[in-house]
Amino acid sequence: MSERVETEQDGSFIFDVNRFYYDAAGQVIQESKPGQAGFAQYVYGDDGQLVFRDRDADNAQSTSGVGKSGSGLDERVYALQDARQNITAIIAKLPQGTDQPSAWGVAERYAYSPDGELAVV
Ligand SMILES: [Ca+2]
Repeated sequence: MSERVETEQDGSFIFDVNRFYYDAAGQVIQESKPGQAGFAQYVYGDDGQLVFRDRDADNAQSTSGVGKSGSGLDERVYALQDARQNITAIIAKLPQGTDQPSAWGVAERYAYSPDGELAVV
């Protein structure tokens, strides 16, 4: 399965294709971008809930610190869920987007209304 993103530049179309790879349960386990074999990888627990995601945040194969050595993956974030299996928080090394993140903390927190509407808080 894949998702196609099209952008137009100078009157001609450039096709950037992100590919998503699924396990037997239909969950995304890997995402790739043009020129990157493994842009992101997703790991689930026995209950099928997302545990963490590793990603090549700087788009550089030469930098890696998580996952398989030489994978280019350099960022890991963990997902926390509530009893209804909704993701309620993303835990990451902070500050994100810097060369030297130093401490784990809540990067984003989510809340759900009674009818299931998501809000970033
Ligand atoms: Ca990298």
